[in-house]
Amino acid sequence: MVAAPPQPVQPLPTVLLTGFDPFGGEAVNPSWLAVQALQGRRIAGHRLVTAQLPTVFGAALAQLQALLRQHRPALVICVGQAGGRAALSLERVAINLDDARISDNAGAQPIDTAVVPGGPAAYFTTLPIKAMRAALQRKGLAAEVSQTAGTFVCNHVFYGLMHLLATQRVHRKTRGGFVHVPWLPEQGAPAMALADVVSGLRVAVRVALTTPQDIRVAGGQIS
Ligand code: PCA
Repeated sequence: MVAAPPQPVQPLPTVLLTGFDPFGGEAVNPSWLAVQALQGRRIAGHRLVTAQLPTVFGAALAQLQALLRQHRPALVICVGQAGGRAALSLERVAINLDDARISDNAGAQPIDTAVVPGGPAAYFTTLPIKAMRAALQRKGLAAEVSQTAGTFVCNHVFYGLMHLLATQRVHRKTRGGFVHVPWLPEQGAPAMALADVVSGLRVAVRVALTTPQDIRVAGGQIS
Protein backbone atom coordinates (compact mmCIF):
# COMPACT_ATOMS: atom_id res chain seq x y z
CA MET A 1 0.00 0.00 0.00
CA VAL A 2 1.30 3.42 -0.89
CA ALA A 3 1.05 5.96 1.88
CA ALA A 4 -1.04 8.97 1.00
CA PRO A 5 1.07 12.09 0.64
CA PRO A 6 0.79 14.37 3.63
CA GLN A 7 -2.08 16.79 3.22
CA PRO A 8 -1.29 20.41 3.79
CA VAL A 9 -3.22 21.64 6.80
CA GLN A 10 -5.67 24.24 5.60
CA PRO A 11 -6.14 26.99 8.15
CA LEU A 12 -9.81 27.59 8.90
CA PRO A 13 -11.36 30.64 7.29
CA THR A 14 -11.85 33.39 9.83
CA VAL A 15 -14.63 35.57 11.16
CA LEU A 16 -13.61 38.96 12.55
CA LEU A 17 -15.66 40.29 15.45
CA THR A 18 -14.90 43.69 16.94
CA GLY A 19 -16.14 45.55 20.02
CA PHE A 20 -15.39 49.02 21.41
CA ASP A 21 -13.72 50.35 24.54
CA PRO A 22 -15.89 52.22 27.09
CA PHE A 23 -16.85 55.77 26.12
CA GLY A 24 -18.88 58.71 27.40
CA GLY A 25 -17.66 58.23 30.98
CA GLU A 26 -18.93 54.63 31.31
CA ALA A 27 -16.82 51.98 33.07
CA VAL A 28 -17.51 49.10 30.66
CA ASN A 29 -18.64 48.50 27.12
CA PRO A 30 -20.72 45.32 26.74
CA SER A 31 -19.83 45.11 23.05
CA TRP A 32 -16.21 44.30 23.88
CA LEU A 33 -17.03 42.13 26.89
CA ALA A 34 -19.29 39.96 24.72
CA VAL A 35 -17.00 39.85 21.67
CA GLN A 36 -13.97 39.02 23.82
CA ALA A 37 -15.76 35.95 25.19
CA LEU A 38 -15.85 34.49 21.67
CA GLN A 39 -12.11 34.73 20.87
CA GLY A 40 -10.88 31.50 19.27
CA ARG A 41 -14.33 29.87 19.10
CA ARG A 42 -15.23 27.76 16.06
CA ILE A 43 -18.57 28.27 14.39
CA ALA A 44 -19.70 26.57 11.17
CA GLY A 45 -16.16 25.69 10.11
CA HIS A 46 -14.74 29.14 10.82
CA ARG A 47 -12.42 30.45 13.53
CA LEU A 48 -13.37 33.62 15.34
CA VAL A 49 -10.79 36.35 15.84
CA THR A 50 -11.68 39.32 17.99
CA ALA A 51 -10.35 42.82 18.51
CA GLN A 52 -11.20 45.93 20.49
CA LEU A 53 -11.50 49.16 18.53
CA PRO A 54 -11.01 52.55 20.20
CA THR A 55 -14.09 54.79 20.34
CA VAL A 56 -12.19 57.32 18.28
CA PHE A 57 -13.12 58.70 14.85
CA GLY A 58 -10.48 57.79 12.27
CA ALA A 59 -8.30 55.63 14.54
CA ALA A 60 -11.03 52.98 14.87
CA LEU A 61 -11.29 52.70 11.09
CA ALA A 62 -7.52 52.60 10.59
CA GLN A 63 -7.35 49.72 13.03
CA LEU A 64 -10.23 47.91 11.35
CA GLN A 65 -8.52 48.27 7.97
CA ALA A 66 -5.31 46.75 9.38
CA LEU A 67 -7.30 43.84 10.86
CA LEU A 68 -8.97 43.17 7.51
CA ARG A 69 -5.60 43.13 5.79
CA GLN A 70 -4.14 40.81 8.42
CA HIS A 71 -6.97 38.27 8.67
CA ARG A 72 -8.77 38.44 5.29
CA PRO A 73 -11.95 37.30 7.06
CA ALA A 74 -14.92 35.68 5.32
CA LEU A 75 -17.27 37.60 7.61
CA VAL A 76 -16.93 40.76 9.68
CA ILE A 77 -19.39 41.82 12.36
CA CYS A 78 -18.61 45.01 14.25
CA VAL A 79 -20.45 45.35 17.55
CA GLY A 80 -21.16 48.45 19.63
CA GLN A 81 -23.17 49.57 22.63
CA ALA A 82 -26.44 51.42 22.13
CA GLY A 83 -27.65 52.61 25.55
CA GLY A 84 -31.43 52.92 25.63
CA ARG A 85 -32.13 50.08 23.22
CA ALA A 86 -33.74 46.95 24.62
CA ALA A 87 -32.87 44.45 21.87
CA LEU A 88 -29.95 43.22 19.82
CA SER A 89 -30.15 45.72 16.94
CA LEU A 90 -29.24 44.35 13.53
CA GLU A 91 -28.24 47.46 11.64
CA ARG A 92 -29.51 47.75 8.07
CA VAL A 93 -27.81 50.91 6.81
CA ALA A 94 -24.59 52.90 7.32
CA ILE A 95 -24.59 56.57 6.30
CA ASN A 96 -21.70 58.75 5.13
CA LEU A 97 -21.95 61.15 8.06
CA ASP A 98 -20.14 61.93 11.29
CA ASP A 99 -22.18 64.16 13.62
CA ALA A 100 -21.11 63.65 17.23
CA ARG A 101 -23.26 64.73 20.18
CA ILE A 102 -20.38 63.97 22.59
CA SER A 103 -16.60 63.87 22.22
CA ASP A 104 -14.94 60.62 21.26
CA ASN A 105 -12.21 59.10 23.46
CA ALA A 106 -9.59 61.36 21.86
CA GLY A 107 -11.63 64.53 22.46
CA ALA A 108 -12.80 64.95 18.86
CA GLN A 109 -16.37 65.93 18.01
CA PRO A 110 -16.83 66.07 14.24
CA ILE A 111 -20.02 67.78 13.11
CA ASP A 112 -21.66 67.27 9.72
CA THR A 113 -18.60 65.77 8.05
CA ALA A 114 -18.33 62.82 5.69
CA VAL A 115 -16.85 59.50 6.78
CA VAL A 116 -15.43 59.13 3.26
CA PRO A 117 -15.44 62.41 1.30
CA GLY A 118 -17.02 61.73 -2.09
CA GLY A 119 -18.28 58.31 -1.03
CA PRO A 120 -21.86 57.14 -1.61
CA ALA A 121 -24.50 58.50 0.80
CA ALA A 122 -25.05 55.07 2.34
CA TYR A 123 -24.32 51.36 2.24
CA PHE A 124 -26.62 48.52 3.19
CA THR A 125 -25.42 45.68 5.38
CA THR A 126 -24.57 42.49 3.52
CA LEU A 127 -25.66 40.35 6.48
CA PRO A 128 -28.92 38.35 6.31
CA ILE A 129 -30.49 40.47 9.05
CA LYS A 130 -34.06 39.14 8.73
CA ALA A 131 -32.86 35.54 9.07
CA MET A 132 -30.64 36.58 11.97
CA ARG A 133 -33.57 38.27 13.73
CA ALA A 134 -35.77 35.19 13.24
CA ALA A 135 -33.10 32.86 14.64
CA LEU A 136 -32.44 35.13 17.64
CA GLN A 137 -36.14 35.39 18.44
CA ARG A 138 -36.51 31.60 18.18
CA LYS A 139 -33.87 31.40 20.93
CA GLY A 140 -35.95 33.75 23.06
CA LEU A 141 -33.57 36.70 22.64
CA ALA A 142 -34.85 40.23 22.00
CA ALA A 143 -33.79 41.22 18.47
CA GLU A 144 -34.80 43.88 15.97
CA VAL A 145 -33.85 45.26 12.57
CA SER A 146 -32.64 48.83 13.09
CA GLN A 147 -32.75 51.51 10.40
CA THR A 148 -30.06 53.72 11.94
CA ALA A 149 -26.71 53.08 13.59
CA GLY A 150 -26.61 56.74 14.67
CA THR A 151 -23.98 59.27 13.59
CA PHE A 152 -21.25 58.59 16.16
CA VAL A 153 -18.25 56.22 16.03
CA CYS A 154 -20.33 53.07 15.46
CA ASN A 155 -21.90 54.37 12.25
CA HIS A 156 -18.46 55.70 11.26
CA VAL A 157 -16.93 52.22 11.61
CA PHE A 158 -19.92 50.53 9.95
CA TYR A 159 -19.75 52.89 6.95
CA GLY A 160 -15.97 52.56 6.72
CA LEU A 161 -16.25 48.76 6.85
CA MET A 162 -18.86 48.61 4.11
CA HIS A 163 -16.83 51.05 1.97
CA LEU A 164 -13.70 48.89 2.29
CA LEU A 165 -15.63 45.71 1.48
CA ALA A 166 -17.27 47.39 -1.53
CA THR A 167 -14.11 48.91 -2.98
CA GLN A 168 -11.24 46.51 -2.22
CA ARG A 169 -10.93 43.54 -4.53
CA VAL A 170 -9.43 41.21 -1.91
CA HIS A 171 -12.54 41.65 0.21
CA ARG A 172 -15.13 41.24 -2.55
CA LYS A 173 -16.44 37.99 -1.09
CA THR A 174 -16.43 39.19 2.52
CA ARG A 175 -19.78 39.80 4.17
CA GLY A 176 -20.06 42.50 6.78
CA GLY A 177 -22.35 44.46 9.02
CA PHE A 178 -22.98 45.94 12.42
CA VAL A 179 -24.86 44.90 15.56
CA HIS A 180 -25.70 47.25 18.45
CA VAL A 181 -26.19 45.71 21.90
CA PRO A 182 -28.05 47.08 24.95
CA TRP A 183 -26.52 48.14 28.25
CA LEU A 184 -25.66 45.53 30.85
CA PRO A 185 -27.98 45.56 33.89
CA GLU A 186 -25.35 47.39 35.98
CA GLN A 187 -25.25 50.27 33.45
CA GLY A 188 -28.96 51.06 33.43
CA ALA A 189 -32.24 50.04 31.83
CA PRO A 190 -33.26 48.66 29.41
CA ALA A 191 -30.55 46.03 29.65
CA MET A 192 -29.54 42.56 28.51
CA ALA A 193 -27.47 40.04 30.48
CA LEU A 194 -23.94 39.53 29.15
CA ALA A 195 -24.56 35.78 28.68
CA ASP A 196 -27.51 36.57 26.40
CA VAL A 197 -25.47 39.04 24.35
CA VAL A 198 -22.74 36.41 23.93
CA SER A 199 -25.14 33.69 22.84
CA GLY A 200 -26.90 36.17 20.57
CA LEU A 201 -23.64 36.97 18.81
CA ARG A 202 -22.93 33.26 18.35
CA VAL A 203 -26.33 32.81 16.74
CA ALA A 204 -25.75 35.89 14.56
CA VAL A 205 -22.41 34.56 13.32
CA ARG A 206 -23.77 31.08 12.62
CA VAL A 207 -26.75 32.41 10.65
CA ALA A 208 -24.56 34.83 8.70
CA LEU A 209 -22.24 31.97 7.73
CA THR A 210 -24.99 29.54 6.74
CA THR A 211 -27.62 31.78 5.06
CA PRO A 212 -26.50 32.79 1.56
CA GLN A 213 -29.79 34.54 0.75
CA ASP A 214 -31.74 36.48 3.37
CA ILE A 215 -35.39 35.58 4.00
CA ARG A 216 -38.02 38.06 2.83
CA VAL A 217 -40.24 39.03 5.75
CA ALA A 218 -41.46 42.44 6.81
CA GLY A 219 -39.14 44.42 9.00
CA GLY A 220 -39.70 48.05 8.25
CA GLN A 221 -41.31 50.82 10.24
CA ILE A 222 -44.11 53.21 9.31
CA SER A 223 -42.17 56.19 10.63
N1 PCA B 1 -21.17 52.72 20.80
C1 PCA B 1 -20.99 54.03 20.19
C2 PCA B 1 -19.53 54.09 19.81
C3 PCA B 1 -18.87 52.99 20.58
C4 PCA B 1 -19.97 52.14 21.06
O1 PCA B 1 -19.87 51.06 21.63
C5 PCA B 1 -21.96 54.28 19.03
O2 PCA B 1 -23.06 53.73 19.03
O3 PCA B 1 -21.62 55.04 18.14
